[in-house]
Amino acid sequence: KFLSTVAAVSAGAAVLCTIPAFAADKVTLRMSTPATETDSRTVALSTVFAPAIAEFAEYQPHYNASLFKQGTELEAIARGNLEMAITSAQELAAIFPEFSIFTAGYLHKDAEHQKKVFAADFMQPLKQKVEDELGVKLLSVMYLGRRQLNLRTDKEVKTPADLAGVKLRMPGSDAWQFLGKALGASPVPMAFTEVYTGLQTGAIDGQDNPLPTNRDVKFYEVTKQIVLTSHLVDLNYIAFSKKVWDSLTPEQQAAVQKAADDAAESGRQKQLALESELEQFFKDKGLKVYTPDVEAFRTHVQKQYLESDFSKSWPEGMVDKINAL
Ligand code: KDO
Repeated sequence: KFLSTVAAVSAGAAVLCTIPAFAADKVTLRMSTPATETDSRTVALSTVFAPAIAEFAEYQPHYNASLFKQGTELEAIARGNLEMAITSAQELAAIFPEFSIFTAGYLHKDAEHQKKVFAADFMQPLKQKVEDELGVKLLSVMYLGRRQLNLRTDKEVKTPADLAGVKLRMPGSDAWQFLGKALGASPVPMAFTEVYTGLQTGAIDGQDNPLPTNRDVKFYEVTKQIVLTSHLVDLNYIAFSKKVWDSLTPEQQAAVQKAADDAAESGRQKQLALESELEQFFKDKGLKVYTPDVEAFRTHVQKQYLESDFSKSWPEGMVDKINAL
């Protein structure tokens, strides 16, 4: 009798302790990004991704590179110091050179093409490598948009030759710097969070980003023109800690995957809508917005990539497979 009472009491105590502990035991998903909290991608994560997994996970976003510096997020996930990030092919290329194929100017055609490339069979071994060697799962592809030149200078830009000597800020990795050079400019590495001040003080002559980003962080306040080169249909991957993934049940994993795909789709639609309506916004702000000789840029950029060391790391036949999609 005594023994069974003790057993019942301790079982009860265990239940009392485990229920609250279990409820509080949600997995914490810290996400670090240089983006703002009004960016279409981060809005999609907090309004679509987070609520869909709220039962078992607490999503904790950190914006404006306040938790980790731009470009250090993948390493942070690999070391177990971060659970999620919105990473880029350029950042992955610094670790896995073959990812530089997705950083090449004028390769991806549009948002749909990005989706097809990400879902293609030939992408699987690359995703697997990142998972096995870095402990990072690339859950879904997010659309950032078509990158355009945005300059504080007046001089009209029609061809790559017109960018000679222009100090063009590009994010701080080799793949980004190369794109700046391939466009004909003099690339300057700088973190995203420093670009506004860089433009304001004249430390740089310009930067490149999609129209929604230029509006989101008010680059129009410190620049005079936008040249619609559309030189890179830019993407980001939702990067997720493999260690955390492995700690989830199969049902939870499926929910995380679906939440990521749904968030990516929501962000993509929002970003596409913004891109199509923002030209007028910048004109109203007094900026010149015009299309240069895009063919001249395309030819110049593609030639430089094909002749570069980057292209030597690209898997055999992959450019053709991407073009065929
Ligand atoms: C940028 O630094 O210009 C860039 O657009 C690069 C992207 O890969 C992405 O990281 C983005 O910044 C940030 O998320 C801020 O929007």
